[in-house]
Amino acid sequence: MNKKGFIFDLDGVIVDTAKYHFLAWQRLAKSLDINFTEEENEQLKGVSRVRSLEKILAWGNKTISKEQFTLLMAKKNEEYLSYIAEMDSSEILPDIPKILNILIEKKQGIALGSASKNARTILDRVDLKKHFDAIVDGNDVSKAKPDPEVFLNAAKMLNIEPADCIVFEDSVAGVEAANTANMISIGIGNSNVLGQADFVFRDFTEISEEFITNLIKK
Ligand code: B16
Ligand code: MG
Repeated sequence: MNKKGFIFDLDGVIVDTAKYHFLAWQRLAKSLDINFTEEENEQLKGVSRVRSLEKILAWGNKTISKEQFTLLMAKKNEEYLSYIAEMDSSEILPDIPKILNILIEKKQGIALGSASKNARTILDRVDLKKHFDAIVDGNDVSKAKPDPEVFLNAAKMLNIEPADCIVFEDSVAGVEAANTANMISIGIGNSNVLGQADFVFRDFTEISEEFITNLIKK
């Protein structure tokens, strides 16, 4: 049977940690007198921690010292870590275990390609780490999505050609990264937002075993 590489983004694909990022960023924004809405939080999906803080500061028209920037990043992460410490496998998004089981049964390569520096901790918390043949996260890359580095590294670790890889992504930047990497991109979310993806599904409950089988055959 053909062996393909299936690369999963983390936040918004495997678990919904955006709500915890939002709570932590919101408290930080408040401490700086910046009004930060859930709509603005949408724009931080798939964006690195440094870039997220830069964006929040720009929205609030604030400039801060380098030292304060570093301190705020650490404070945000400390609060975020306190939320993810409480996570368990009940937070895995619907049908992710089903899709992983299909891929394991069909002996496919499975990788994680996330912007988060906390990805390994989260996979541990939800008890999914054991299923991944390769993990590439925010600690392993020098260029953030939409740069394809994260996915190209994952393909290399799986020892599978980029053209034989399939990426599941919920962010526009991530879909762009997958397309630039010459991989098949599968958007998870709203088709109006993720129109650049090769396929878009609202969530994994819409993805059939037949669809996966056809991807493997291609
Ligand atoms: P951290 P993903 C991304 O995860 C999140 O979508 C984004 O909101 C976050 O800022 C980024 O990780 C960095 O996360 O602060 O934990 O390093 O969607 O690429 O899995
Ligand atoms: Mg994501």
